[in-house]
Amino acid sequence: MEIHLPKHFFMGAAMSGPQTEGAYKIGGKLENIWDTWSDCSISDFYNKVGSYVGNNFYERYEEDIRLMKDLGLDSFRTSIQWSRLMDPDQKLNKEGAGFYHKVCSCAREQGIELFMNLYHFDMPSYLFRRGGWENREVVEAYVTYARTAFREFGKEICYWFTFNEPIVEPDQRYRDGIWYPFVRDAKRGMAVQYHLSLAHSLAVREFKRAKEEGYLPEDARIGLINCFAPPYTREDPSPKDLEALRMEDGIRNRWWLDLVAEGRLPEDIVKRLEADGIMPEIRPGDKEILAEGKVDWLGFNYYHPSRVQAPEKRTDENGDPKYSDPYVWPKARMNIYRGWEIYPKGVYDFGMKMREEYPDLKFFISENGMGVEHEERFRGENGEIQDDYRIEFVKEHLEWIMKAIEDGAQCMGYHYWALIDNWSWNNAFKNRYGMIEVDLAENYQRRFKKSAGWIREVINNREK
Ligand code: BGP
Repeated sequence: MEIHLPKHFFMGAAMSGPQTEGAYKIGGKLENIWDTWSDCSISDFYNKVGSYVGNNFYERYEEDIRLMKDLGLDSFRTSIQWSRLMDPDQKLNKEGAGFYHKVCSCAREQGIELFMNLYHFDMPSYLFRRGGWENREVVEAYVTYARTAFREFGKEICYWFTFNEPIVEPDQRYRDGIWYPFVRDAKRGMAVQYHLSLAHSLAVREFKRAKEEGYLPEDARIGLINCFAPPYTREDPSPKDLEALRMEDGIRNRWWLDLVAEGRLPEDIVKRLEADGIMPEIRPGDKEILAEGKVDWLGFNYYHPSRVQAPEKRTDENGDPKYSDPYVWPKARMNIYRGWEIYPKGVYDFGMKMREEYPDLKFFISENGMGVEHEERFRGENGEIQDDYRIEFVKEHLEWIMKAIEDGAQCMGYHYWALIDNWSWNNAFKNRYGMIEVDLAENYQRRFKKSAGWIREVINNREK
């Protein structure tokens, strides 16, 4: 089936500062939490490739933005690295700012709209040592950083995002102990989640102020990006399965959706967390802060659904409450390299949920992509990687997005993750996501894969 993108549907690329820039000690960049983890335990990273490298975007941003233009993309999301923009006294680092100014003017020259995110899991280490997101002082430091960024780049960047996937920070670092500092503690996880919600809301307040004070144009927009994986349970659920689904959805999705659409946290979830003794204190004035958290639009990163069932035990090995167990759907189709289920209909279901429950909030697909290991296996005679699996993946997702739009979802566009192979956290360069290959043996040289030509066609066929 041919894909016909609607006329005003935007198509772009998503990436992030810490996964692409490299130059980790250049231009006054401070150490961030990934550098600290790499320094203290490099064997945790695939092939011992730590955070230092990125994909050399710092040197190659002009080439990369030209490649985007060449494919017909109209927009590009990346992130400012907090550790590059700010110095240890929380003042602007002019050299760091200079790099992002160059990126902005290059994007402008190429006619690519820049979407700028402020935080992509990259806490400066000196703030992490002060307690990171567990400490409310760090929330203040983030607000100072956001204010500085809005003022510095307000004339150059129109589309802003406070956070990428704020749920990942508490989940991966503080609840599941997968990422440094490897904590498994529900109460600390909720403190992080709550402080991120305050940080988001205070940054939105700063954004509005910067607009009033003329630093940002009237049509500037602020948003939040999260991985609102639509949760599912068994096909014949018990009441306990449905309760597990409600809690999973409540903590991971509704928490952020209510915040950005209504300026509050879901009351039923807060009550339950309070009853279980893991909800942080809501101080006087906090509700007013959260009320500022409403955004202009939303980014939805979609890779896989989440499937849950009633937990076998009500508490985990630490005695912390357990609200669900994973459910393995027997019909699941897997991306075996990443261990993620491929379920393109999830974008449609999310679109319908938004239509029903948050009809005034527009959204776009801010990340979607497929990471595959050992892609050199698929290199054809002409030297190009024949990534038909990626074409099929994107095509299926775009088809469901088109159907969601037909059925009334306000989905405005699509950003592919990551257009150019990049550093995937502790998986480093194991799974490649790009439609453009990065050759690590040839000084980060870029080469189109088959999917790049395909996406160019899709964009060319957009309704005129
Ligand atoms: C999202 C993140 C990205 C990116 C992507 C793919 O959750 O926002 O930063 O990394 O997932 O995941 P991974 O790189 O872990 O394979």
